[in-house]
Amino acid sequence: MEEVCKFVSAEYPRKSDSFIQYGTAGFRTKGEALPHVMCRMGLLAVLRSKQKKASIGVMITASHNPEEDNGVKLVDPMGEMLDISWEKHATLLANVDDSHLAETLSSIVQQEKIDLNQESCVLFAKDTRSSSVLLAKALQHGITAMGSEFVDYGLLTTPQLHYMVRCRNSNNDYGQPTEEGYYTKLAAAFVNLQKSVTDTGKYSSEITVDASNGVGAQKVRELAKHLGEQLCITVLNDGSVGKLNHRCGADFVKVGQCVPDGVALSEGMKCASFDGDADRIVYFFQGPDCSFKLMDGDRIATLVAGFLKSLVARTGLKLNLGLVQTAYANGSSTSYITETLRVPVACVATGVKHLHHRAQQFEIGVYFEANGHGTVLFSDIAERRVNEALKNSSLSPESRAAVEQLRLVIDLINQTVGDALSDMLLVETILCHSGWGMQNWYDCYTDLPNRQLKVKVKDRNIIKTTPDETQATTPAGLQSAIDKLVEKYQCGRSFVRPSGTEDIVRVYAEADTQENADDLGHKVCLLVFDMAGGIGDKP
Ligand code: NG1
Ligand code: ZN
Repeated sequence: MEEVCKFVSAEYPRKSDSFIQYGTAGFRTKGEALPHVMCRMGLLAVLRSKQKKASIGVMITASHNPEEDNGVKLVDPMGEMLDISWEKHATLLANVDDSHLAETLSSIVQQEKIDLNQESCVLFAKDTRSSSVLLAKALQHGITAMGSEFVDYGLLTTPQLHYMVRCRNSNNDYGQPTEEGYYTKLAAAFVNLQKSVTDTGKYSSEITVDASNGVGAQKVRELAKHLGEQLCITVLNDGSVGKLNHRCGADFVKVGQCVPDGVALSEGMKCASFDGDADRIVYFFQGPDCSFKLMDGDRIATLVAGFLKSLVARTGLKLNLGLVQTAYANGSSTSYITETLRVPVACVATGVKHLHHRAQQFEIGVYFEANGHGTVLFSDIAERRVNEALKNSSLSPESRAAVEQLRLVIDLINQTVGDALSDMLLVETILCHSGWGMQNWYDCYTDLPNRQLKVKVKDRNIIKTTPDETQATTPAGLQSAIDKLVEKYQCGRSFVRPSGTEDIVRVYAEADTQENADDLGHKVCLLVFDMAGGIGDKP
């Protein structure tokens, strides 16, 4: 261990003593501050692999953040996020002095009872950021310093890397752990599902994708090659001219509620925006009054939950279905899901890991963040019942057809994590099966006007919240002041929370009109600024 650490510290010394935390989405900061962190995560990934006796993934990306940022996340054996109990090891290891590295590693080995002689393998990939190339080298050096095997997948979307990890650890039951295997699995399920539709009604098989100038551009083009005539994809913001995530992509479109640069929106166009690492997707189109209509993660969640509920009913199988949201979910979507679709809803803290864990408690768990990150989880029981039903020769033809469809839907979904490519195919499948154009989908419910804002404060951790993040418990008096404001607005709702990925406090506001939502949001920003140590210009 001493030798390993000597090499690591010499090649990738920790140059500054600023503290970095393994947060909602791993480590994220300026790319130039990450080489030593990346190398150390190589060491940690090897330890995790030895402990789990399985391949572990590492993804180098900062998702929707600007090009100069970068980040790293570890992926556990079934393709899920690193277990929360290991986040403290990651944070500790990233922040110790070079001189304490060996001792810290040894203590993790001891605490986690790791057999250093166990074989290990780390699978890694990167997004298109310019700093990703050097960071991948640093990571690889960390992995090889520990004498571990690795597979460098080069450029992948985040969900593709998660998929590879799951395949490698599932004896290929989940699919082939190659890019080709990924496209083939998704495309086969999609094409088979589309084939059974005879009347496509208002559905259009043409879609324009804003790829946020990120890795999703080349990957969605690869996917398109496998889809034949079934889906015609035009890719814009493919990185050939524009800057990554700059005035485009899912986050820009969702937060700004506007058309991204590079897309000339016109009547009849169906558009989708990915984020920089293609794990989020939102749709948009132009309404009859030339207005911009956003179809965010809440809309996708309701579409998927409604479709699955009726499909499961047609199979005749008894499987409970639930949906998981966060406090950012539009109030109208929650009412629609509970009252019209009659699907139970759970609300958890922001961050995919929270949604994922909660969704695992349902037999079929749909989860989506309003920003477009989400997927569907099928429990072992659900998959077993579907597979058994496929072998049951006494099923009625209608039930059989439904069971076959459900099996294909399971194959279409990347269950490891939200996946823009897989989610896009799922939405297209549902729209096609329903014979729906964008307006039909939009007509399901009317969003409450809302606004998301940010406030800079000295220390964002001054703000603590209840577990579901709907109420601030500190600083004293902030929540009651927010409540007093909210009371003045029809359908008013607002909450604040410290961001896990940026050094800011997020403010969310909802009300009966856009003007009121903006006004409420602005007033809550002022409260945060005054009561939680705002810095810089007053909002
Ligand atoms: P923070 O910065 O903690 O709000 C953001 C998103 C999360 C999640 C993470 C990871 C919002 C309001 N927050 O987290 O949902 O996607 O980034 O990328 O969209
Ligand atoms: Zn992302």
